[in-house]
Amino acid sequence: MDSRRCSTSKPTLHRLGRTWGAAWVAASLACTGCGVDGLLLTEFTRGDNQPMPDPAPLTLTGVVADGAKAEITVRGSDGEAVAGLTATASDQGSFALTIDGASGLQNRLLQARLGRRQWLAVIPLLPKQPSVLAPAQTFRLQDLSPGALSMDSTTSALAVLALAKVRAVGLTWTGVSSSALTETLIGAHKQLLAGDPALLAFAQIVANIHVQAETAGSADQVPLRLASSGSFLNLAYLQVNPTDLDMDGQVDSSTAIFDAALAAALQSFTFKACYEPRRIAVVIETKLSEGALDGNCTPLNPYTWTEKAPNKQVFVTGGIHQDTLLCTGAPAPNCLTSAEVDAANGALGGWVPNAVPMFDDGSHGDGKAGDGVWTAKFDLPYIEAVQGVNPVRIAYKFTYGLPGQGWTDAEEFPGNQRILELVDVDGDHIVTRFDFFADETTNKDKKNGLFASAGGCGEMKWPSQTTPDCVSDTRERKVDLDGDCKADGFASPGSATPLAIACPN
Ligand SMILES: [Ca+2]
Ligand SMILES: [Ca+2]
Ligand SMILES: [Ca+2]
Ligand SMILES: [Ca+2]
Repeated sequence: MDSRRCSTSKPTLHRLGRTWGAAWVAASLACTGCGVDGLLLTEFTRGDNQPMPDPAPLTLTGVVADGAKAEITVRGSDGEAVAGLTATASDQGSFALTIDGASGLQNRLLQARLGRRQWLAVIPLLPKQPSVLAPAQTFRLQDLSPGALSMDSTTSALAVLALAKVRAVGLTWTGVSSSALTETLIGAHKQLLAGDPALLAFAQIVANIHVQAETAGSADQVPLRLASSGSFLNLAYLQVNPTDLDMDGQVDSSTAIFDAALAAALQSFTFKACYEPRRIAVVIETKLSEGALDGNCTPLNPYTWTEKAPNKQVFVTGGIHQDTLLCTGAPAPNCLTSAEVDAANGALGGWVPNAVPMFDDGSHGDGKAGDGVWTAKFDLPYIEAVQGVNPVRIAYKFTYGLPGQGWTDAEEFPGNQRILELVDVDGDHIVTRFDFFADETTNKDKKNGLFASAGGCGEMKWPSQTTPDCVSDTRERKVDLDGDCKADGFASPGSATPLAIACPN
C-alpha cells in the first residue's frame, strides 16, 4: 500500500474552514485501495494516533455602549476569567470573540472593562458545534442574552440580578440550566421595561456607579464583584473610586445602599424554571479518606474490607429497592413501570460490582478534581412523596477495586447495602447524597453501627416505617463539612444540574 497516497494525515480545520468536511471525504474517496470505511474508522475513532479534528470555531459579536477599546473577557460566576477568551472592542465599541467550537459557552458572564468602568452581560448558552463537520458560526450577543442590544449599565444590572437571584433561591450558578437563566433574565427585563420601581431603583444605582467609574487609572479594581458570597458591590472599589451610589450628594463608603436596593429588586421577579415531573438528577458522592470521622464521631478506616492499592478506583452499584411500589396495571403517578425499573437498574449497575465508575477528576458531575470526593450522577425516576405516597427508593453500595473485579477486596462492607429515598430535601431539584466510604453508621440498612445514643437501632428504616427513637438516615441530608461532627450544610451536587425543561406557557 502506498503510504503517501493513503496517508491519514489531516489538514487543519482552521485552514480549510467550512470546506474541510467535503474536502476530506473527497480525498478519502480518491484514495483507492485503502478502503473508505477503514480510513474513516482510522481517522475518526483511533484516538491514539489521529486525534479527532477540532470543530470549527464559533464567533460571538456584540457592542459595548460607549466602550471604545474596552477589554472583553468571559468569566464564571466566581469572576475567574476563562483562559484564552479575550478581545478588544473597536473605536465604535464593537467586538468579535472567537470561541472553541468544541465547548461553546454555558452560564457565563461577558465582561467589558475600560479602566475601572465595567459592563456585564449574561450568556446563558452559546451552543457548541454539533459535529466536527459543522461550519463556523457567528452569534450576536443580543440574540443570546435577553435585553443585551448592547452591553450597558442595564445589562450589568440584569447580570447582578440574575446572579443574586440564583444565590437567593439556594442554587449555584453552574447548577441552574441555561434555559432557566434565559427565562429569568427575560422575566427581570420585562419587569424593568414595565417600570417596576424596585428594579428601576436598582438599575439606577448600577448606572450611577457606571458613570462615576474612572475610565483610566488602576484597572485591577472594578465595581461589580462576581463571587458566591458577600456583596456584589466591591467594597475595595468604593475606597479607590469614591462613588455616590444614590446621588444624594454624599459619597458612599459602604455597600449598604446597593445591597438593600438589590434585595428589594429580587422580590420583583421570579426564578423561572420547570423540571422534569417524573425524573430527577441524583448525585451520589463518597469520600475515600483515612482518618475521616464516622457518624459516631470516631475515626474511620476505609480499608477495613478492601486493601489500598495505587491502581484501584471507586465504583458504585445498586438498583431500585424492593420497597418501591411497582405498577401492576396501567402506569400511575405513585408507582414505577417495569421499563422505568429496568432503565434505573441499568444506570445504577444492577448490582454488578466495579462496573459503574465514580469520578474524582472534575468530570461527570464531580465538583473538584483530586479532592478525594468521588462522584457519580444519574437520571432516575421520581415519584413525589405526598401524603400516602412513598418516593422512589434505591439501594446501592460503593466498591474500591479494578474495573470488572468481583466483590472480594472491593466492597466497602460485606453483606448489607445503603438505602436512599429519592427526595429533594433542600429544594435544588437534585438528590445529593454524600457519605464517607465504608462508614457503617449512616444509611446502611442492616448491622448499622450508629450508637444508640445517636439514634442508632442497628437497622435503618424508611422515615415512614421508623420509630421515634430510631433515626432514619435515608434521604439527602446536611453533612459535616469541616470535621467537627456537626452537620453544616447540604453537600454540593458538584457540576450536576437539575433536569430543567422549558416551562409551559
Ligand atoms: Ca450617597
Ligand atoms: Ca472530586
Ligand atoms: Ca437536593
Ligand atoms: Ca461541621
